[in-house]
Amino acid sequence: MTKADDKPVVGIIMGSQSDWPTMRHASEILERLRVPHECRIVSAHRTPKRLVEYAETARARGLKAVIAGAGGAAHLPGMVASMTALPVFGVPIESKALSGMDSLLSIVQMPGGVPVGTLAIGKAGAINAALIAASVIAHLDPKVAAALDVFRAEQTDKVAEIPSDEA
Ligand code: RP5
Repeated sequence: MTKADDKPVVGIIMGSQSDWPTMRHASEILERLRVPHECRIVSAHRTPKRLVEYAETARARGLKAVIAGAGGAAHLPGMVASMTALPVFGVPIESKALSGMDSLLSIVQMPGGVPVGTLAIGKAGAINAALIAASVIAHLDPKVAAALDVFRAEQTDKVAEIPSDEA
């Protein structure tokens, strides 16, 4: 995604096309930090063979972390974590029926021994999953570490000290 010939080091996967409006925020953060990544639809329920293939080959393909977004009966992050020891970050999608509480509880309550780092429901979770994945990559790539520092500094600079009537 970042540059066509860059090998992805982070995989962003999601259970459905309908998850993309949320998960695109993770991609945009990684783009900004120049972290090579890929985005794929992988459904635990509708494409289980694609899920197994993705999880089992992730490390050998050079991925260092996986961000998995899913909603409702959100089994995707946990199932990926069951098949790879890479760090897996789960993003609960805000579902229509239960506002994402179903997604959150499906993702967060993993049994001891098979971890999924679970983020907030929705856009904030997608953004923070990307920032955590970038922190993992920063250990391997000083340019990403520097980009993270710039991101934090710019974020801080944008916060006005005095509230405005215009905002
Ligand atoms: C999950 O079911 C997906 O992650 C999505 O959040 C949810 C609904 O999927 P669609 O019916 O919109 O494809 O598997």
